Parts: sequence; C-alpha cells; structure tokens
Amino acid sequence: MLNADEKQLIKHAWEKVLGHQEDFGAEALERMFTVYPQTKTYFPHFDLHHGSAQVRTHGKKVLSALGEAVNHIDDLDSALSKLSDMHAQTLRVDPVNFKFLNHCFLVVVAIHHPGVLTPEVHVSLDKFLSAVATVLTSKYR
Ligand code: ZNH
Repeated sequence: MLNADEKQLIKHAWEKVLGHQEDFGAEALERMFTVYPQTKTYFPHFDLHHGSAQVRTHGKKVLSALGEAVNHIDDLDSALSKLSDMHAQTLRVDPVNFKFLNHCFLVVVAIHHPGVLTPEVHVSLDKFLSAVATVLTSKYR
C-alpha cells in the first residue's frame, strides 16, 4: 500500500485542498455527472444543475470525509467504518463509480494546483483514493 514517503506527499498535497473542500468537491462531482452520466442515477433526489446548492453541500461532505481519511491515513478502516457501512448497506454504489469520482477529483487538483501534482504526488494521491474506495466498498456482498 502507501509507504511513508507517499503518506507525507499526500498530507502535504492535502494542504492545498483545505479551504476549498466545497468548491473542489462540487467541481469533481459536476465533472463526474457530466463525463460519466450513469453516476447521476444515484442522485435522483438532487438538483444536478451547475451551481446546485445540494451538489455543493455534498461535495463538501465528500471532501471532508477524504480529509478525515488523510488525517487517519494509517487506519483507514476504522476512520471510514461508518461510511463503509453506509455505502454497503444503504447506498450500494457500484464500485466502478469510485474510480470515476477519483479520476475527476485528480483532474480538479491538476487544474487548480498544476505545480502540486508532480508524478510522485499524482501516483500517491491515486493510490490513496483507491485505498479509500476499497474500504468504502469492502462490506459489499
Ligand atoms: Zn458517497 C453520501 C463520501 C463515493 C454516492 N458519500 C456520502 C456521504 C459521504 C460520502 C461523506 C454523506 C454521508 C452522510 O450524510 O452521513 N462517497 C464518499 C467518498 C467517496 C464517495 C469519500 C469516494 C472517495 N458516493 C461515492 C460515489 C457515489 C456516491 C462514487 C456514486 C456515484 N454518496 C453517494 C450518495 C450519497 C452519498 C448517493 C447520499 C447523498 C444524499 O445526501 O442523499
């Protein structure tokens, strides 16, 4: 999984996300809904138009959860345990969609902080996001 250097790179890169959780989260979601429209089926109860307050609120929740995961990077299983239950038991999001959201989030970081996303940071963040997705889909059956 993630080695000590990669964990440091992630913590450092995350500082660039702090203060922008709502913007970056909403932007990642909006990209996901546009580029992978099948993902919209999980949000029939949301207004998905550009600037939607619901998307902004949800984007902030998702990025705050990711921030918590960064803070507990050595223990993702327990840090994400409740969310993992929720995604497995209630939301039942097809795991492929996590890859879509992760990709969109990386694009958002690249746009806003091109200098931050060196290949080393890119691979570290990619591994981290995959690890989070693995935990969130680990209780599916
Ligand atoms: Zn999810 C919800 C996170 C992915 C879908 N999420 C949610 C929340 C959170 C999250 C935090 C909230 C919870 C509460 O409220 O408590 N997610 C998350 C993360 C991730 C995710 C971190 C990765 C990274 N999701 C996802 C995907 C999808 C989803 C991919 C699809 C596509 N979610 C979802 C839904 C919900 C959630 C549908 C619910 C919403 C509402 O509000 O209704």
